[in-house]
Amino acid sequence: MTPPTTQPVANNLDAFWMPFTANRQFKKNPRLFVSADRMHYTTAAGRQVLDGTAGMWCVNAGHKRPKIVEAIQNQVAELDYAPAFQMGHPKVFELAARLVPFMPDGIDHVFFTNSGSESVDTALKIALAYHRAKGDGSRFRLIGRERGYHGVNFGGISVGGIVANRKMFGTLLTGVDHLPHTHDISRNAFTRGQPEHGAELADELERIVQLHDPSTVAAVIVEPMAGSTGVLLPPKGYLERLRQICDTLGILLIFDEVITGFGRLGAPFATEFFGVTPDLVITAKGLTNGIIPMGAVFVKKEIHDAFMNGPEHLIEFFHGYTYSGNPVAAAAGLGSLDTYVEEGLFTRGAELADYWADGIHSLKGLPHVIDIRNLGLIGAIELEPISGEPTKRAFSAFLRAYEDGILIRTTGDIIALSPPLIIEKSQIDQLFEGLARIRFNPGRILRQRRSSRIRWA
Ligand code: PXG
Repeated sequence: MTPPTTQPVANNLDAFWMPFTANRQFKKNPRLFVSADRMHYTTAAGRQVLDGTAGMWCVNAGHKRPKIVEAIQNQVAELDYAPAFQMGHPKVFELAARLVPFMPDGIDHVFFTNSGSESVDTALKIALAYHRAKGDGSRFRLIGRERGYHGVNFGGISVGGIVANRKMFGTLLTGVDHLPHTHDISRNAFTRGQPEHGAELADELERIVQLHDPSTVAAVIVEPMAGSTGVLLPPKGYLERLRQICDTLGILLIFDEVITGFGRLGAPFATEFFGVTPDLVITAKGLTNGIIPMGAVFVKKEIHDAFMNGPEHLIEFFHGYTYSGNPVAAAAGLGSLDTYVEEGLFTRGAELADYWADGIHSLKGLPHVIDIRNLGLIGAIELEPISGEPTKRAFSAFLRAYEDGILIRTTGDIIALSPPLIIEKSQIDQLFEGLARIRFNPGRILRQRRSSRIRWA
């Protein structure tokens, strides 16, 4: 065994097992960022890369924003940590009080976590415990949706609908069923904004819960717009119909806004954008501009109040994390909120939405593009998979775009785009002109790549 060292090991990529990454392929030809500022990353080779994905849907205010940097620096020098249970510190209360006004009326309490995955499992536990607290413990079932992504913890993968994320991990939660997803290119291809067709898919909820007996169902969880599985938009009327069915049958509706929260759609949250009020709202990512891990679950007053029974000296909800409401995360949240509000970023997506839509839909007609979708400052370009080699076309485009100085995300053969909300129109042009040049032909892309000498880029 090599002796342990305290020196940084230059260029040793071996020890770190990277998340959701093709580790062996990456380590042969690594892509490393070393700094970032506003709309750009800088690679280890000193190249500038335009951030077309706000990191991973999280750096909504752009990189290295002074208010946030300062808030974190000051906080860590003043109060680095305070116990999260039976103790508090002022900033987390301030953050909670300043966040809830962005929620619809009636949603007025917030429980802090450290990630989207933890927020999901927290919300599912609140939903189950709420029914029990009301004396309705027979409501134990949870309904998710095919192609839903709710993080990677056991609750989240159980209600989630991505096969690869589930199949290695045994039985998962029991008492779970799934709605069909809403993605239908045959009827909705190249729609600008919300698709016309598919609201009736919400009626599947009625069918599923009747099968199980509605009085056994605790909650339905959906992303108002599914991000990770390729930007799947809710058809017009779909979310309204889910709300209606949940109301009729006494089922809680949970919106997972980990991606749609904090201005992504051109409104502070998707609940306002779509005009549909769920009972719980799950957030993370943009809450701290992606910088310090933090998540938050917002709940209606009656849900919170159902727990506030019994002797006052007893803990009401047996749940929480060492880092729930961590002071540095809370400071990052406050700095982010200041930046979003002062710069009008919660609604900037609405101002740019038409320009963004024109840009992305200008790629219609390029070879292998089978659908284009957009909403707020989100877009997706769906490519025709190469026969027998799914994901290759999009991933090749990702590599080529990166070499050309543009960061995109891909899932399957779908390119997803979600830039920081500070993007300028000229940068929107640069993004789509750059993508148009790629032409999505992996043969061409890979030939060019082999001739490229960029390494450690
Ligand atoms: N819910 C939703 C809707 C998400 O999109 C999570 C929960 C989990 O959050 P954490 O913080 O535990 O990762 C997510 C995360 C992508 C991509 O490129 C999306 C996510 C994460 C990483 C990549 O689509 N979403």
